Amino acid sequence: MTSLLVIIVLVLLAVAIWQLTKIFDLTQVGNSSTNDSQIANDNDNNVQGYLMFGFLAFIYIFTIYGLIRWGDLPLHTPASEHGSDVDTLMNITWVLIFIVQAVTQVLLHFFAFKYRGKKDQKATFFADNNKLEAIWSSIPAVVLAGLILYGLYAWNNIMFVDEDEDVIVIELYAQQFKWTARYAGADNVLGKANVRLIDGVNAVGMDLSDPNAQDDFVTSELHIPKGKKVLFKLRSQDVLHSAYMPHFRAQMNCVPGMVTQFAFTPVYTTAEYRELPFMVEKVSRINELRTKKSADLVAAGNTALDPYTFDYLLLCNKICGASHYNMQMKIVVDTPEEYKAWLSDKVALVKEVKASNEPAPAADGSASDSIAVSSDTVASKVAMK
Ligand SMILES: [Cu+2]
Repeated sequence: MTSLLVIIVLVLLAVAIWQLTKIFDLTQVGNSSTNDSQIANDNDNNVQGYLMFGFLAFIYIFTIYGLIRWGDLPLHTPASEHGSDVDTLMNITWVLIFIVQAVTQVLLHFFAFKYRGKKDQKATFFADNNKLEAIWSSIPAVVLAGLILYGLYAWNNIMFVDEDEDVIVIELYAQQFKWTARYAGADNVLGKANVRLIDGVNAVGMDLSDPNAQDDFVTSELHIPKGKKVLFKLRSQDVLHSAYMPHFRAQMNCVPGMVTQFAFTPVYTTAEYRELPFMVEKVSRINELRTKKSADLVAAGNTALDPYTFDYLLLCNKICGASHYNMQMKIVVDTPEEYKAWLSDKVALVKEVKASNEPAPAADGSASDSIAVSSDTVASKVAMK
């Protein structure tokens, strides 16, 4: 409501200023000392010409200011094997954009100034110049073709997964608004799944009768071992989501009705990444801000903020609904030993479903009706598949 009032006030203020300018213009009519001609004179053209330079200066000053002020915000050291390839491609693109922008903006504004309107001066007219056209078409074409070819080469390298290679297969299941990870278990083959089979504990719609599904298990925290290639199979239950793991330079859409994939090899464990000098500095800066904020909070009678510790994250990078901003899952990169230990106590989803369908021991020893019905539904759905 307050913002609506502010908008109304601003609109009324703009209307008032507009009306005042009109009144001012009307008071000037017939005044011989002012030039009320609608045609630009040399003075007007000079002012416009210098304003062009002013705007050019603004572009450069703001660009340099932005680089100094926010230059440390982009992602730092990549945490995956292919990450440096993505960064190199990105940096080359930035440098090219920067050079092109610096040169073309200077030319654009300089010529706008040089050929500003002058009394009694007429512009030269010529219909076309083939040489010029050839130059300004072929240079961008060659540069862009080079960039695209290099990009395709890098992309194909990143996306290529050797089927015979020893990779860990993990499914990332997206839904509004959370992620679930399904591990393929000892056989490293994911059991079939279908959205129609979603039922209670079986929230990822796994086909419980599939032999490959018997050892699959699901978690709400993603653990992967350092130095081993992980192949992510991505599915979505409802709308388009996008699995985004910024520190690993990995992103792929999750599309309802199909399975997409992305693979990478993590090169730093979470503990190692936390110890990298840039990260130590970043975390201490965040915690400085948090300490300041906490002091204000405590003074106002609220609880202080917890200190921040770095964790890798899986985020959703498609605006998929109201709580999209909070659709995330923690990723932990373990040493191979830690990963093995973490795997050891995981319970297969099939067992979890069975346990949830087991009749709760009632006081008289008989199973309750509602649980029996739900158990039938699972059985019939599995049979249907
Ligand atoms: Cu999403």
